[in-house]
Amino acid sequence: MTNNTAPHPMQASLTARPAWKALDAHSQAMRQVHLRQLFAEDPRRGERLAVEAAGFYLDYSKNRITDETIRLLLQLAQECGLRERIDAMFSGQKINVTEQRAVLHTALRAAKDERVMVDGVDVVPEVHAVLDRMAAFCRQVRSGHWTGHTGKRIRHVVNIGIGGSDLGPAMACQALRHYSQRNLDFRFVSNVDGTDFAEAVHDLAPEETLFIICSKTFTTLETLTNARTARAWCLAKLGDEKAVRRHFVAVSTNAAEVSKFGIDTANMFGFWDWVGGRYSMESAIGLSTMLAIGPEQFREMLSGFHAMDRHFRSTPFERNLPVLMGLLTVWYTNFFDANTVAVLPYEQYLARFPAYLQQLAMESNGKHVTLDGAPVDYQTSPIYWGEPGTNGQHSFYQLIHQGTRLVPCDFIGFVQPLNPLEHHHDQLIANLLAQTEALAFGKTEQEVRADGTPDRLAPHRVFEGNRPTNTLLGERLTPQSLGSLVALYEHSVFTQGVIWNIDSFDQWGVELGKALAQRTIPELESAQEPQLAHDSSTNTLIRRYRLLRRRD
Ligand code: G6Q
Repeated sequence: MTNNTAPHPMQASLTARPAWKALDAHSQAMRQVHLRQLFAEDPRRGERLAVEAAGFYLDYSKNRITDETIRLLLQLAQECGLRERIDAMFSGQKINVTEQRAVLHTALRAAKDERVMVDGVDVVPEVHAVLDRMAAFCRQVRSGHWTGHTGKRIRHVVNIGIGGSDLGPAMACQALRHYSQRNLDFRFVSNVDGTDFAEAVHDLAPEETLFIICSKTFTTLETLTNARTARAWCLAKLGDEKAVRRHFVAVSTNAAEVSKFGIDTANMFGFWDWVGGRYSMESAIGLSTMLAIGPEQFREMLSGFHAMDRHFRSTPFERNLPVLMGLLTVWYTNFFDANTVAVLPYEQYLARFPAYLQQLAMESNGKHVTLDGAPVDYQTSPIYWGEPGTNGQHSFYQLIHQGTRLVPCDFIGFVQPLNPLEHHHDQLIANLLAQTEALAFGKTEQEVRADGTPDRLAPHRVFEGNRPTNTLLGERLTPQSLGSLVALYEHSVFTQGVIWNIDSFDQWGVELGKALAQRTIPELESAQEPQLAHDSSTNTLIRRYRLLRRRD
């Protein structure tokens, strides 16, 4: 361990902490309490249980909590050392203990005059140097000065990457499409399934296409396979190896591999091992985003991240949006046995936001051992999922309203529409509000009967209510507010991970499948019948695949 390694308390088990025990007892009582009652007892509850920061208003009053719940959750945060852990992250301590790395995505959005030290070096100047290089490149492409091999201007940008090198930029490009330069079009190829590449380039001309190969390690199977296919596709038309220089750029920490692939390292944009893949959309991994919206608006996005960072770092926990949201997730996960969180953006541009959050939350906190390697005896990350409203209302909301499971929901909406077609926006937001109201208060049997519902239908028409929701309201979806929104969830996920005492920044769970696939590829490809030494299920499936594949 280096001196810079963050100390992590040799904790008593989380479940032995006084605040945990108190929450456990308190939750027994709270299970009997209905939101109808809580609102009736406190007419100002809806104004009181709300906080505002970095352009977002969070109404958390429609949660199954009292002031005592919040007091105990805050006490739990304190007992778990949340304040110290926040400071450790922001100050560059190696809080990713299993990989011995600092976790400094917050340095990616630090202002030029800030200092963030990693191993004795201030990293902020490097961050801004890369941003400046990205900006210069983006200006050239956007203005048409950067041309393809045949002198034609670039019209299509294809980002090749996977996981953290795909989900963030893909989400952001879609989220900020309103602000993007429309004569450039953006596509994302991630899957090793050939269909992904084939469909992405189906109608493209290589001479007008720029590929961004995004890979922190530049060794990822899917990305390199797609990148090689892209190069072959490009050269099949352009003929000349020199074309690679004009049609391929790389985003990576691995200059040696980039150069081996044939990309000039002058066309490589770097980042650092202290940026985790799923926390990298505002690093050079966001090159496609910057190409879409331009350097100035990209900087606005960074300022939105930064505003939420500052809020998280300095605001007392009782008014701290990410802390409150993180603690509420702990509350339902560990004390109400909730298995999932539904994230429901009432903003079409945020259609990919739930998918992005799935990686952020579940790869970060889907862990079964503590920082010290001891098995946890409590649940960790819930399953995040969701779809934009109002579409979800006509499909899975039924289960949230009347099913047997508790599904806490985050509703996200913006006051100002980006496409103000008459009536649409007020209808959209009316639906958001109506859903949170219906989920909280439901409809009693008495109310159902008062409507004249016949006896036999009455039970079907009852809504129990007491379904918890957060409502996040922003003024308008902009590069800045998107940055704040992402940072809000990043820090909420961090808060959860601190309470659960896990390493939110590693992802060992993806390794086993990768290794087994490497072993299986030659078994599928070899001309000779391979000696198979898997279990009988896997062996039989491989034999069947080989047999049927050869018939084709
Ligand atoms: C994210 C993960 C993972 C990673 C991909 C791609 O936190 O580390 O999703 O981003 O496996 O890795 P490369 O960028 O190295 O290709």
